[in-house]
Amino acid sequence: MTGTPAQDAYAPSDEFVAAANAGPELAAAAEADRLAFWGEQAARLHWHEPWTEVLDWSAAPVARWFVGGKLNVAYNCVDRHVIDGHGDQVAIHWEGEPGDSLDLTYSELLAEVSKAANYFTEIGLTAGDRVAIYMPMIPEAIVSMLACARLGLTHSVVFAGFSPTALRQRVDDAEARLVITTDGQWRRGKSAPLKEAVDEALYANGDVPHSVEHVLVVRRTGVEVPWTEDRDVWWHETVANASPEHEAQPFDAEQPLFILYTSGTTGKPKGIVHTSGGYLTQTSYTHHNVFDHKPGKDVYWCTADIGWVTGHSYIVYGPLSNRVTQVVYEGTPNSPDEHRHWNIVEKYGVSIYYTAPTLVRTFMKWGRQIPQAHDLSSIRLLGSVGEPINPEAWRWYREVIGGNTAPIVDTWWQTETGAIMISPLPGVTATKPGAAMATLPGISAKIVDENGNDVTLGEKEANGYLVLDQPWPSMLRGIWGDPERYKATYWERYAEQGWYFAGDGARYDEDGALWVLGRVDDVMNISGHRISTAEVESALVGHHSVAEAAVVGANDETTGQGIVAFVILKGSAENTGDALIDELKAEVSRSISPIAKPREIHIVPELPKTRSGKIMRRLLRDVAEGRELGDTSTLVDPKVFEDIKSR
Ligand code: 6R9
Repeated sequence: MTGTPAQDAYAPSDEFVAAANAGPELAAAAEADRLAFWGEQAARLHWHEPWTEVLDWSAAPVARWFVGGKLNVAYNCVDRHVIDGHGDQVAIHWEGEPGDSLDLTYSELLAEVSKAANYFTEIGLTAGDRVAIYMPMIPEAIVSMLACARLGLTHSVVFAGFSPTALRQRVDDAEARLVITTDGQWRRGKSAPLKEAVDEALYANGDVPHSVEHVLVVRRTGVEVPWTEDRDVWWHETVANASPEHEAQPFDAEQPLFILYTSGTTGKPKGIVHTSGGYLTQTSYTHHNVFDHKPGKDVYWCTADIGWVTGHSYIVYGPLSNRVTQVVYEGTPNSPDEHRHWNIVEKYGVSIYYTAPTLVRTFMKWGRQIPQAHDLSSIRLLGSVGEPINPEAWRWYREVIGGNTAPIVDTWWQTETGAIMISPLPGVTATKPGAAMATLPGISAKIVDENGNDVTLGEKEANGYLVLDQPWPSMLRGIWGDPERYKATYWERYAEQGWYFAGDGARYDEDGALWVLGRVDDVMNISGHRISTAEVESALVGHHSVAEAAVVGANDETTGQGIVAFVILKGSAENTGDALIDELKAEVSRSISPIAKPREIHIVPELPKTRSGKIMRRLLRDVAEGRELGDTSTLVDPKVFEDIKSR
């Protein structure tokens, strides 16, 4: 993506600026004294005991933030709001997929979390033990996470769409003593078994023993389940009957809060470890300032699943620490039909809406008449996360969903960073479609070449690697059980300088705006020219016939790599044959450069995506290079991929 001229930037309205949580003073304070700034941000939380030192970096790259401080994460997310007199405020407007719904106030949430904490204690779990959570988006999933946090237990949420094999791998790696699940989960009106998958996972590998002592099952769909006496227990027969009184104990700021597995370049997933004080400080700070959240006024909705980091940081910990009132939705966006999200926005008056570019492009594919059939005037701020958002989708999002007024915050971060790192501040930044813009106050990043030299601002060829050159409070503390891999993956590349290597390419445009270009393994090298897959995808999606595009660099004898594109057409596309393919090639050639002209374009019905909505380019590359397929276990629908391959 090349930088767009300054006049293409969207400044926030005067009205927005006047009421915004964050103004320019935030950056000034952070620049004056970065560590003192983070100390001030940590004061957003309730500490049972104050810290003595903001940062101890002496054992780098393993940080300790707020050294000596003690807090309870769940107390910060629930109890203190009740104590402050907000017990009757709705914390969660929960919408079930089949149309059932439930409002949970902070008082009710406190009672539920306390019951679960009492039951977990009764079965002998103690601080430091691991708990696997394998559940759909129901209130009990959030209650379970908070109950773990309350007791100093470390949760490992495994996406409920993952296979039994993936679950077993994660249970074994973390040696979980308890697995929490449901009988089944709703998927497009049908009950898909889930408890059965847990059994399959635990009985897999023949007699190989596992660490699990109990499986706690929430009844959700009513489907019959296999049962193992003495190991399996129903939530409604245990947790539901436990005492709703529980006093939260303080834990060290560095008490591990969760492990979340993310796929790396090798087969074995990495268990990313996050701790308590720094993590909660930065999720709270970013949720407050990036989303401009006003407790008691806003209705917030993050459409992620708790199975990935966005659900942890921007459904559970950040928002609840800020006394949010939020929507939590169990199902898919087209269940029962494509109006579902907009019905929910209307029903609850959602004012802040945070989603992923892939969903925005899906909405575009379904057509603007769908959102336009609804009153979306409550929306005042939009967010994007997960991949670079192409300018066309950005503009559509702002215009059709944001009523041409809502600022868009394009938030760059990772499972590893724990919280948002690069994003506009909605009352400060004039945003450019497709740019993440700038590091947040308190965060420091650089764009450098292979040798660690700064790339030149604004130059067209000045793509570089994104590195984080200062530790940040919510940074990962390591990879579970594998300190060497932690160092090798993130810290070896720029060991001399001591920088964290993010694995993303980025550039500054001529105005100094920061553009994230996607994973560096997605940056192609065509005859020595660096071209980002995102840049070509954006050009393709800019064509009126194209709904979605995925681009990979495939080995090419003469040019090093050749560009291979996979595109999904809009229903309205009249032309579908070779003529269209030629037209698309010409379009890319025109909008970027002839160097970027795809070698091949394949028209396909679907693209292979992970559960978190990321296109699996690795698999497309396998197809483009005629290889055997790699691991497809994290795909939402592996069959889709067979369809593409057969072409
Ligand atoms: C939060 C999350 C991290 C990777 C990251 C980058 C991509 C996320 C982005 C973005 C461009 C954004 N990414 N947000 N790229 N602009 N706003 O997605 O975590 O699942 O660990 O993925 O996602 O490539 O390195 P995670």
